[in-house]
Amino acid sequence: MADCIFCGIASGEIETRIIFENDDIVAFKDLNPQAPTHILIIPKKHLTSLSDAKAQDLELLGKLQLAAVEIANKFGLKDFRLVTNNGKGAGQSVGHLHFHLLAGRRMLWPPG
Ligand code: DGP
Repeated sequence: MADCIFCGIASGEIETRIIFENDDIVAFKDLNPQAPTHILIIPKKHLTSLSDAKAQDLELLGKLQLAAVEIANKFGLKDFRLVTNNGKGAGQSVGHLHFHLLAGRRMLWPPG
């Protein structure tokens, strides 16, 4: 999608160090890390947010979570948090579905 930063990263138009990639997904470090490990996991397909997902995206949503596990294993992370901010009121600032994989510090609950 034009003017989408994460579509640009997924297509390679915007140069970013990719730390995980397969046919459907890419992952890269967050520009503004909130934990010692802060990785963004995104579908290559443009979905504005989780609310944009349909039944046809069921497999993709599963793959995103399995990618998180694969990345966590790759980095030796036993404890991690996987979260998506859905909508501006929930803190979403980039309109392309992404999961934050956070680790390396004690996580608080509830999150702020
Ligand atoms: P959210 O607020 O949930 O929409 O998270 C968006 C995150 O994306 C935020 O933590 C900062 C990060 N981010 C925004 N633009 C870029 C970028 O161009 N490169 C990278 N690596 N991260 C970005």
